[in-house]
Amino acid sequence: MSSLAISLLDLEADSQVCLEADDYQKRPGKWCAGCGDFGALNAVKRLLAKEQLQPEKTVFVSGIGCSSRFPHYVNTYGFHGIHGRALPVATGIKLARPELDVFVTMGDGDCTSIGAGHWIHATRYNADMVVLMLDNNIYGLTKNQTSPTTPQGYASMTSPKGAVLPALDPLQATLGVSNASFVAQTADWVPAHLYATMQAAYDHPGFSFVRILQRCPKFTADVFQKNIENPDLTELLVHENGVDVPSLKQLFKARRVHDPKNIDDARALAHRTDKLRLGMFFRDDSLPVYEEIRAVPKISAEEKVARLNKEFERYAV
Ligand SMILES: Cc1ncc(C[n+]2csc(CCOP(=O)(O)OP(=O)(O)O)c2C)c(N)n1
Repeated sequence: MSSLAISLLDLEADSQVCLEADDYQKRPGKWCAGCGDFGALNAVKRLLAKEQLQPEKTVFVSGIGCSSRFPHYVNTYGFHGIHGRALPVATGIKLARPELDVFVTMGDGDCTSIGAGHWIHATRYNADMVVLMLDNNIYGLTKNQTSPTTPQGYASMTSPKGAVLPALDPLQATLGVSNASFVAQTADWVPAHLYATMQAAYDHPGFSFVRILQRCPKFTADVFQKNIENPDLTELLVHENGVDVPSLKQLFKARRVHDPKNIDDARALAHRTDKLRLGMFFRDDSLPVYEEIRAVPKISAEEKVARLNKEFERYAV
């Protein structure tokens, strides 16, 4: 089926229709050639097709940035919001419509700078959603300003002599939040790992925080280059309850068995800087999700009007 020929949102949920990955592409992505966002979009499309998610029951929410353009390219419902505010919007959607599959895409600026307060609280709320944080270590859309994840010493327009502070580590920060339930790291240049991580995030009942190391060919072309050229500098965290892609054994010789149930080990690993680590750092499927704790009662429109009228009656003279 061609995604150009038919708008999927016009289709009623029809179990007979088999959607393929390209059916989920609304229009071609407009990112720079070589941008890692393309790889993330491909993995997302594969996941949507694998799960046969119904476009009218799926929503992509974003803030502002290159990575936040996702809702324009994915053939589902979408909400391209304001800078740093994707998570409260997504939480509201999940509370009002818990049956929807909610995905969030954010950049590192979106998430760890202007949206940092929302990030911490959304992690603690643990509403069931997949959060893809595309970390290119820079403000991309606004053309090259230092973000909290920019490596210390890395020059940008706002720090021409190099970023003065050590970079904020989003894994360390998320793992430090009470009630965090899923924290993983993957990279756009390892597509099999990227896809497997997204699948695990989708399967997790709760707030799945996935940091995707993402190439920006324009402004941070060299930050991940060492790791791309030399796989020995990357260690895969593997476990039967984590992310394990057998086909990657050939490429990545450094593998560490890490049980993602162990929060202390997860935190210790996130603090180590000797190697880049990809994999599932932490996962706990037993934590309660916010939309169940704060379930919005389902009442009809008539009942809502009746309750409002009853309330107004109390003030009538
Ligand atoms: C309230 C507000 N402040 C600042 C901006 C300008 N702005 C738009 S996108 C952006 C940063 C984008 O960087 P990032 O979130 O890392 O995403 P990327 O473009 O790298 O994917 C900024 C500062 C804005 N749109 N709104």
